[in-house]
This record gives sequence, structure tokens and C-alpha cells, in this order.
Amino acid sequence: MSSRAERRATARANANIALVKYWGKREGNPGRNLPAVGSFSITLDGLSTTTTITPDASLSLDEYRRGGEPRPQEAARVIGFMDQVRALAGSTVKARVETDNTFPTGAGLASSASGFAALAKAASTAYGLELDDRELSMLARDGSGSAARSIFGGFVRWQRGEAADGNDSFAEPVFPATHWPLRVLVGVTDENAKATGSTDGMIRTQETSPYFDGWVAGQRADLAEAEAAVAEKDFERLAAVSEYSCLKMHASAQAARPGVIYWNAATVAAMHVVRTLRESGTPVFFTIDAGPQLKAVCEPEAESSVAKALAEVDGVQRVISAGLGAGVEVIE
Ligand code: 2P0
Repeated sequence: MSSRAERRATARANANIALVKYWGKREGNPGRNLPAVGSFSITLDGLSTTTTITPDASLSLDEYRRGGEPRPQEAARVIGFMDQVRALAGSTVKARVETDNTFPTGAGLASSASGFAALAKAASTAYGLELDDRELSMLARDGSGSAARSIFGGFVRWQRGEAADGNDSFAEPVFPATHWPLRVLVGVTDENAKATGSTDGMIRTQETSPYFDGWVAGQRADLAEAEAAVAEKDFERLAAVSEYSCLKMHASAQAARPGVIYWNAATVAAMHVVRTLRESGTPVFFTIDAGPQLKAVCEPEAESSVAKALAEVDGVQRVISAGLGAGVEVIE
């Protein structure tokens, strides 16, 4: 039994999107999501996961619900994570895990990032672990790589790290959200869960794509370029390196065997719309993750024209608007 009392805790974390992408894992330690490359992201506001952990000594198994429903396909990964937290805390007490997202799950909208960041914060609080943000980022990373970044708000860097045990692979804040109030418009083209999950997609890419080595080789330069562009608030420079990273990631995945294709026709149509807008002087660029939604990143003054143009793309079902947001927090 634990020496510390368990308590109910609720945490909320925001989704993030990478401008320089994480794609691929280092050899060894597969359960710890040690990345083949560093990455650089923005944390969004409004697209969030809220998770409540209620430890209960009368339970013989953890109970998991999302949106009020048991989800057996998701439960094993969550329970494995709870076991890791309990091992750190020296507790055997099971818990009810209740979580909810403000956006579609499993469709390339970073639900695992906000999900495991909220779970890491709520569970570590519930079991009395006193983790600093760096330790919390590494714990969240063990749940899902991109969750390491959702611990922090604003512009965030996740270090690749070199250590075999992963203890130097954590995220850290680079600039606060207030540094540059960019807007993000998500063109939702398909709300169904994707056919190939990101973990499977990246593993297949690194095992079979001839372009994976080229992807890894360029990452350091892309990260430095993106951070310099944000430091200077140079939109054109950030647009160029972000689209470059996105398209390289997808090109490497598409060249796997069998190829991993996350785009649909509307995704591609929206890419062209964004490019056309930028060529005509609108400060906007696109990025796309392991799913068919297109995320348009723009300066605040361009938001309404970009939202309108995206909404008019054939196959775009709706447009979600977000700004830059804060890191994870305990709310109860
Ligand atoms: C990213 N993605 O940097 C990249 C770009 C999707 C495309 O991180 O296996 O769910 O749990 O570590 O974090 C999505 O992958 O993968 C992701 P795991 P994760 O945001």
C-alpha cells in the first residue's frame, strides 16, 4: 500500500500540433516512445481533454470511460499507464478514469497528446507523486510521444535526447503563447478514426521507407530554422519550414510498404487553397498530422478570410478555430 493518501484529481490538457514533426522512434526501449527526431510544436487553446482519476480501494480493476462510455479498445493502454504511475507511487489502489475530449478522437487531431498529458497530470496528482514539469513531460511521453509537448503552453520543443533510458528526452517551453498570437483553423474533412494509427504508421515508415533516413538527417536544421523564425516572428520563414517538415514526413510515410496515406481529396484541395492564399499575400500555411484534417496556421488578421476559404473547400465539413493555449493544469 502507498505511504501517501490517494485522492480524486482532475486535470485538463490542450492538444498541440507540431510545426516540425515527430515521426519515428529510436531503437530500444519501445515502450517509452523515445523519438528518432526532436520536434517543435504549438499548444492550442480550446481543443482539450479533461480527465478525472478517482482512486477507490474497493475496486479490483481500473474502470475507464471516455465521454461516459467504456471503450475496451482504449482501456488497455490507459490501464498500462495507470500501472506505471502506481509503481512509481508504491500503490496498489485501482481507480475510475473518466475522460472527455472537446474534439473528435483518433482522427489526427492530437487526442493522444492532450489525452496522455491530462492523464499523466491527473494520475500523478491522484497518487501523490510530486513531479516537476520535466518529469511529468517524460511520464506523459511514455503514454504517447506527442503528449510530452502538451505539458507546456505556447511554443514547445521536445528534445530527441541521447540517453538509452530516455531521461534526456523531455519537452520544454521555448516561447509563451503571448509571444506571437497565431491562429489555427482546422479544416475537418473526416471525423472517423483513421485506418492506420500514428504508432503503426511511423514504425512502418522507419522499417520500410527508403526516405526515412533523409527525414532524420534534416531534422536538426529544420528545428533550428523553425525556432529562429518564431524568435523573429518571420511568418514566411516559419511557413516554408513548417510545410517542408509536413510534406517530408508524409512523403516518407507514403513511400513505406505498403504506403501510409493519411490524406483524402479534401485534404489535398485544402492544401492548394492555402498555397493560393499565401501566393496572393495572405499570411497562412498548412500542416497535416496522422489523419486527414488540414490545419491552417495564420496571422490573426487573416483568420476570417482563411476560415471562409477553408469552409468553401469541397469535402471540408466544418472549421474549428483555435489560438495558442496553456500547458496542463489541475483544475480540481
Ligand atoms: C507530431 N504525430 O509530431 C506527429 C506528426 C503525428 C504526425 O506525434 O506512438 O500519437 O504514441 O508516440 O504521439 C502522433 O503520434 O505517437 C504524432 P506515439 P503519437 O505531432
